[in-house]
Amino acid sequence: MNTRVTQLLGIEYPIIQGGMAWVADYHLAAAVSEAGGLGIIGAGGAPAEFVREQIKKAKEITDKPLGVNIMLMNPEADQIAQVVVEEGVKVVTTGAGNPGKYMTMWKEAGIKVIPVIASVGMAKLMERGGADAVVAEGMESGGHIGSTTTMALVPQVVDAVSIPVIAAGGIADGRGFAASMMLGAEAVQIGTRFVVAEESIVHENYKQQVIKAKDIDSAVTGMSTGHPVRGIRNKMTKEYLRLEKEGADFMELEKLTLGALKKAVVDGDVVNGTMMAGQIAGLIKKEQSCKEIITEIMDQAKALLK
Ligand code: TUI
Repeated sequence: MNTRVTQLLGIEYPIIQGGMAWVADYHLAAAVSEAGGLGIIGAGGAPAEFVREQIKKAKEITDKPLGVNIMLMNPEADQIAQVVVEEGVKVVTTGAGNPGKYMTMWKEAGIKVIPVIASVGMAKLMERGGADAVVAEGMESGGHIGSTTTMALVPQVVDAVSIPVIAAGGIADGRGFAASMMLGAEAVQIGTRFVVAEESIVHENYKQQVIKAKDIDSAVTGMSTGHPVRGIRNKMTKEYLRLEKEGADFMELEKLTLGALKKAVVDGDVVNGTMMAGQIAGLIKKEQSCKEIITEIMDQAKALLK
């Protein structure tokens, strides 16, 4: 399937993997790229030198196109922005902020820049700043989210910009892929389904929570702090929402989530940890290889789009 996104990135299938903090390490990114999509190393809150090592390790496994996601609230975002240039990374996606100040440096290095945005205004700003494409991410997504749904956001962004749009949020199979194409997207970004990929280093306990999840099993914490985050409901999210309702201050809430993603991903603590996942988790029933996931989505989508 040929779109402006497959041409821009030199990939076989218009599927890019979400740059998930702690989850999207070099194993997952390399496996997605090897399977014909665009694998992305998620820098999350990691130090710049850790990200450099991840890039080097991924390149030992695959020579296919590969990207890095820079979470802009990372205190070392400036250094990571430099590392991707030094390591010859071809594609950068960004999240949780405005990457404007890095744009000139990245464009001069020949990097394809794809900001993840959650509003039409931000999409237009990114296009004016020289972005090669945008990921329009709906609030069905896991992790840090905006407030508009994928169904409403994608066509509005498509109408507002002329660069290619990649749909994200609530997409996990060929139906979601095909629907995204109908909305005018030229690729999809998928996160939650890759959390449970065989090549994903996520703890088995967390993977089983995604597999077990039903449609209504996610919760959004942090609405009151201005940083809403979607994850699978557990003791931590219940406690967080209770404190939020009582008007707890920011520091008190922060205490609950500090290090909580690592707890879930690495230690498998599904009680006190943060299990970021999208609303589509209910659709995901088993662990599969990245190759199987991508092949299945593309086969289903091709039949629907015929
Ligand atoms: O960034 C994401 N998803 C994420 S980042 C993340 S790590 C994290 N952990 C705890 C708390 C907060 C973050 C987990 N998931 N998705 C892309 C995304 N970007 N969604 C929404 C935005 C966004 C928000 C505001 C993009 C731009 C923006 O602009 C603000 C501004 O600077 O004007």
